[in-house]
Amino acid sequence: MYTQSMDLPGGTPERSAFEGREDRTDQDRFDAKLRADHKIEAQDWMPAAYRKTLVRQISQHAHSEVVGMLPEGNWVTRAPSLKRKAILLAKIQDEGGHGLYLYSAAETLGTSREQMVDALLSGQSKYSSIFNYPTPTWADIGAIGWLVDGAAIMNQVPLCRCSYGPYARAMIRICKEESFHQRQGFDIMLTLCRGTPEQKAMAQEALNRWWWPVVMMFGPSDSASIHSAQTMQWGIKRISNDDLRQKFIDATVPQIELLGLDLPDPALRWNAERGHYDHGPIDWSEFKRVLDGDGPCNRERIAARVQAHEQGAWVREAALEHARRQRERQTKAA
Ligand code: FAQ
Repeated sequence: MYTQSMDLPGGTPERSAFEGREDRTDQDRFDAKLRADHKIEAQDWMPAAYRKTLVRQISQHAHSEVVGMLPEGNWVTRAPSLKRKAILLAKIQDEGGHGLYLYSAAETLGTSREQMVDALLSGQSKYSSIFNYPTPTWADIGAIGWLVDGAAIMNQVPLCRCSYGPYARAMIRICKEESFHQRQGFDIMLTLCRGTPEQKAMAQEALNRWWWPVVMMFGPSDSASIHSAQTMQWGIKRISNDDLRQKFIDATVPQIELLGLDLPDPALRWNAERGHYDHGPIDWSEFKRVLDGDGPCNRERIAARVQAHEQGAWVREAALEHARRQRERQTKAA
C-alpha cells in the first residue's frame, strides 16, 4: 500500500517531470520537488539526513501508538458496561493498527521493524511522553480519548501534508480513526459530567491530571526545539510545536466549558488582542524528567513491552517457519 508507486513502470509522472533535465543533481531534483509541494517517494533520491529524520520521527510515532495501548488496556476488564468495553477494545486495536502502518511507512526508508523495535526496547528510541502517566479511574480513559487523541489529531492533520508520501498517506487514515477516538473520549466525559456529583468530580480530577502532560505532548517550545527549523524546511513538519499547542488550547477551552468543568489552569484567559487563550507557565523540568525515563510509569511501560516481545517470540518463530515451509512447497511444485 505504501509503496504502490514503486511498481509503476518508468516511475510516477511526478518523477519524470523532475528528472527531465540532465544537468540537475539529485539534490536539485529533491529541492525542486519540495518547492513544488510534490511528494518524495521511497524510491526517490533523498539526503541521508532527511531519511534519518524521517526514520526517527516515524518510528517514535509508531512506538507511541503501541505503548499508547497500555494505559487504556489497563481498563478493558473494568469498563463500566459491555458497550464501553467493546468501544474501548476497538479503539485500542485501532492504535495497534496505527503502529503497524507507521512501522511499514518507516520500513520503506530501509530500516527494519526489528531494528526499530530493538531501539524502543533498549531505550534508544523515544515514544510520546504522554503515555508515561497512569490511569487510576475510568475518567482517565475519557480524558485520554478527548485530550490525548484530540492533541494527536491537532498534530497529525498537518502531517497528512508531509513531504514524504508513505508517511502522509498513513496519516490520512490514522486521522480519521483518531477523530472517532476523540469523540468517544468526549462522550465518556459528557456522561460523567451529567452523572452524579461523584462522577463529575472524577471527570474534573482526570482533566486536572491530564491537562499539563497533554499541553507538553506537543514538544518543547519553538525556541528549544532542535529539529523544527530543518523539518519545517523539508516540509515534514508544517506547523510549529507552539502554534499547534495554541491551536489545541483554543479548541479545547470551549469544550471544557461545555462540559461544565473548571479550567485546569487558573491563568487560562481569552486574550482579545491576540485572538487566543493565554495560559500559565509550562513546567519543562517535568517534561525533561519524563523524557529522561523518570516519569510516573516509564519503567512499567518498557517492562510491559519487553515482556510482550519475549512472550511473542514463539509467534514470530512460527510465522517465519510457516513462511519457510510455504516457500519450500512452492519451489518443489515449480
Ligand atoms: N514525547 O526538536 P523537537 C498518539 C523529543 S500518537 C517524547 O521539537 P520534533 C495516538 C523529540 O523526539 C503521539 N519526546 O522534535 C494515541 C526530540 O528528541 P530526539 C505521538 C518528545 O521531532 C492516542 C526532542 O524532544 N505523536 O497520541 C516529545 O521536531 C491515544 C526535541 O524535540 C507523534 O509522534 C514528546 N511529547 O518534534 C495512541 C507525532 N516532544 O528525537 C494511543 C509525530 C518532543 O532528538 C492512545 N511526531 N520530543 O531524541 C511529531 O510531530 C514530532 O516528532 C514531535 C516532536 C512534535 C513529537
